[in-house]
Amino acid sequence: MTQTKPFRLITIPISHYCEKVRWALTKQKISFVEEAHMPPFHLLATASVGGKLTPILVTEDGKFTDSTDILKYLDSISLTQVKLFPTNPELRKKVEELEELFDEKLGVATRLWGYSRLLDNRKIIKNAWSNGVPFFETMFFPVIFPVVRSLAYKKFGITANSGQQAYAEIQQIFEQVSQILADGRKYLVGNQFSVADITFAALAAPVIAPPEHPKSRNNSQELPAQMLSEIKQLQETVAGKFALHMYATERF
Ligand SMILES: N[C@@H](CCC(=O)N[C@@H](CS)C(=O)NCC(=O)O)C(=O)O
Repeated sequence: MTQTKPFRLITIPISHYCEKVRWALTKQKISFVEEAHMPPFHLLATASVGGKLTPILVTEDGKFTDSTDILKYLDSISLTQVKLFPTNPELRKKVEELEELFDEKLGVATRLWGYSRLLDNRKIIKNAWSNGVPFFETMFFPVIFPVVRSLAYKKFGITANSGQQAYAEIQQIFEQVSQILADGRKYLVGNQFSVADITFAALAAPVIAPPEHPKSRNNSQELPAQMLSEIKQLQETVAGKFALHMYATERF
């Protein structure tokens, strides 16, 4: 690694995929500057480095446009003792399989569930989207909100039914994780905190509302009653308690 400056991390701060990367950077004590944007302003920042979605990590070795690739890169350059992928190939394979399951299924479901419950709530969305972003972007919120909301309805296929299906899918993955943890293990794979634990907890964050989450500014008591009861239900599962415990003990 030839890096002389802190990395640039382009984010939509409330995005749980961005939180996954922020967590790994913090854990590995790698200095970075977060460039946070409100949708759709992130598109200007991502396009300027030739990407689209957030997170994007810009380094002197190149740019990385997917959270999984970013975590692999970080591990390859980490100078600390904190390696987030096990060195044992079998354990590494298990970590990678879980990371993929959480990225492809859990993260997609928790985002769909969250937006299906909140996308009509202007105040909560404004709080969620404007945390730490440039002030001038927040000034455009009243104009861009109706447009981005209607695009999001289409893009994520949000209906009352799909929100319910997403919740059922989250419950299923939580059940799968609870089964893995049933033997009393401390971490999801091996005896070591890994990318599997970060990915599960970060992508589950919208449904377990961990108090340590650095970018969640909404008072959870203001959330709709149905959402609060769904959060409470998931917080009380073995997997939910595990994710809360990862936030409490491994996030900072
Ligand atoms: N598989 C990608 C997912 C990234 C992703 O879906 N990012 C969303 C935020 S949650 C995004 O940037 N959306 C903005 C857009 O669609 O324009 C990763 O792991 O990095």
